[in-house]
Amino acid sequence: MREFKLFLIAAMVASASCTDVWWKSAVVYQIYPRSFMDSNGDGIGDLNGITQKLAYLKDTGIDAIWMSPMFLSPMYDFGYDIADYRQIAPEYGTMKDFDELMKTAKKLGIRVVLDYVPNHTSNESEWFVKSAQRDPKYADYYIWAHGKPDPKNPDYMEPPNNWISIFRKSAWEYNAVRGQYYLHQFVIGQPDLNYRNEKVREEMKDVLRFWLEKGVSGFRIDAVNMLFEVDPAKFDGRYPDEPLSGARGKTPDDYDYLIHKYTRDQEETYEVVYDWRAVLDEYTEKHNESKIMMTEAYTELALVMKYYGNSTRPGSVPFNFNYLGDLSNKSYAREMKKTIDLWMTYMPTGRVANWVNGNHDQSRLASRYGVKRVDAMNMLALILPGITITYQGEELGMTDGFVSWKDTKDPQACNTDDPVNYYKSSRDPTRTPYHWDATKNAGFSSAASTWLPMADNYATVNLAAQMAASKSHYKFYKDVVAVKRLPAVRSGDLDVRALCHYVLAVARLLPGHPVVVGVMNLADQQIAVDLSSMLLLPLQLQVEASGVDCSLEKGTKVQKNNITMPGHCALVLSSVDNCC
Ligand SMILES: *[C@@H]1O[C@H](CO)[C@@H](O)[C@H](O)[C@H]1NC(C)=O
Ligand SMILES: *[C@@H]1O[C@H](CO)[C@@H](O)[C@H](O)[C@H]1NC(C)=O
Ligand SMILES: *[C@@H]1O[C@H](CO)[C@@H](O)[C@H](O)[C@H]1NC(C)=O
Ligand SMILES: *[C@@H]1O[C@H](CO)[C@@H](O)[C@H](O)[C@H]1NC(C)=O
Ligand SMILES: *[C@@H]1O[C@H](CO)[C@@H](O)[C@H](O)[C@H]1NC(C)=O
Ligand SMILES: CC(=O)N[C@H]1CO[C@H](CO)[C@@H](O)[C@@H]1O
Ligand SMILES: [Ca+2]
Ligand SMILES: [Ca+2]
Repeated sequence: MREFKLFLIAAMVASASCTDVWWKSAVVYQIYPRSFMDSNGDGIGDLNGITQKLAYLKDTGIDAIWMSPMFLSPMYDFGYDIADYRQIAPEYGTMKDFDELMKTAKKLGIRVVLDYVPNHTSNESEWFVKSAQRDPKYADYYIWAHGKPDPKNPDYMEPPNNWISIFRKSAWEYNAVRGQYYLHQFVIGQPDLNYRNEKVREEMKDVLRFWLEKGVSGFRIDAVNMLFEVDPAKFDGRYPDEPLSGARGKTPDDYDYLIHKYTRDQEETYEVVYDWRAVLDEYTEKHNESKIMMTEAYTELALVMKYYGNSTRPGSVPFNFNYLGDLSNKSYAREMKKTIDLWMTYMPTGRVANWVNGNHDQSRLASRYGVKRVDAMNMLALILPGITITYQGEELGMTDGFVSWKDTKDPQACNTDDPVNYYKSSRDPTRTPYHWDATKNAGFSSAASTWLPMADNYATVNLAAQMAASKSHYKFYKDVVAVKRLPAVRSGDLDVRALCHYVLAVARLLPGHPVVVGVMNLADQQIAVDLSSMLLLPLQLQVEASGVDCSLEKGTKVQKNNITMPGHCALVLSSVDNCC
């Protein structure tokens, strides 16, 4: 008992710090640098382009930008294949440009979060080249294995086992310099690092420190559940075959042909993530800033939750892909509530939730849900407790662009070798450049042609038009971002109600502060919404934000028992005038 008390006191002291945990209720805006803003007319977005637009992002009200990788890379996977973690890709700019971006961001009060891609480097990384040459320092930096003799062809060694790359076909590639195969869970140009090597783990911590020294506010960590492969020591030094999934219609080249029990979610992963958290925490006092760490792991919920860590070994905020993946334009209020409750129920107490509407790998929000649901989904992600992640263009309701087979750049699509069905696996449509205005290339670039073609609706769907309009997705988004600053939304209790098949209401309640409630009508037709069953709401409410399909304007007072909501209207209401 006594020991337990001491433990509690120690835990309280450890967490009692005057540094504000800014990311508890933050809006993190994901920038895909290649497609955000091109400052020098080569058709490719760059760092100076981002710097030019920071003031506008500040005006929108976001807290932080997370930039997809802008490090030195041969771009086989558009920056997720990093040749040097400590250099900037020349097509995106220089280290001086990065420092300038940081300076401008600091001045404006925007935090900068970087993408950390620890599972693999590029095959053009010096580490990999030296590893292939068996340089003593780097020899064990990657996953190397001997091939299997082919009984039919004595001159040929088959890959060591049946493992398949996420981007299809064998996950092993022969390297003639070394005379062995190396593992690549992603493209051939992305060799997996060997996390069983202590030197690799230390090296990768130093990469974090390098950027923390430059003042970044944290990291988003890529593909973290792929870090470790099974320990070959348990299998006589070999990497065992993975079992067949039996999934229908899958060929031995398809990733889903196998069950990935030896290449994902290995138990050793979590400690490495907690170690990274500890590296970030080295800077809390030094910078008087709590650093953010978000992890990407597409896996089952119980495993996802492990990334949060516990009181002695704090971890990260794992991305909520249930919210992203389980909902669609066929989901209505009850399913939405169920998906929200799922995360809130499984999340360890006291941790920070997060709501992800999209990213550079998913069809855009407006294409997945339909343009009519853009306001509702943006509102939901902002009004729920925790971190909101917005992928560039979601605030405008940008849709997927059309990219022909000839223009296709994504390796995931190119690897299909299928000029008819390639688009089903292509991530290019969600990566077409941002729509700033209705001028040439949507104001993204002055180049004759851009790295991916522009989506063809930019003349109507663009930021300038939405800023000028009396109502727009952008204006609504901005209003709800402002609402996210209210104390009830920052730290209040959550009450989610499916009032009927079509109406979802999300209330945020904090004693002593105005109540905030987001309401959406997912039907095509008008509904008179009655919030009477939400007993803690006052009788009179005021409209704080009004989506493009709503008739009640900002500032209007409404009675909670009869709120007129046209089809697809999303409204934020508060008790702001009833508080005293
Ligand atoms: C650290 O930041 C907090 C706000 O996040 C501020 O209140 C405090 O004064 C700062 N402390 C120092 C030593 O600057
Ligand atoms: C890296 O891999 C790519 C295939 O993705 C290949 O074309 C290239 O030659 C490789 N480079 C080196 C240095 O091995
Ligand atoms: C936290 O997790 C670690 C394993 O990472 C474990 O050793 C420790 O006992 C846990 N602490 C608590 C308080 O559950
Ligand atoms: C609903 O989603 C499907 C699949 O993403 C899409 O094909 C369809 O166009 C969407 N419907 C609307 C109305 O956007
Ligand atoms: C609800 O409000 C509408 C429009 O303001 C009005 O026409 C209707 O009579 C009201 N219904 C009730 C039950 O008060
Ligand atoms: C959402 C996301 O960041 N996806 C990335 C996951 O990692 C692979 C390999 O690094 C990338 O190709 C994806 O874009
Ligand atoms: Ca450029
Ligand atoms: Ca790995």
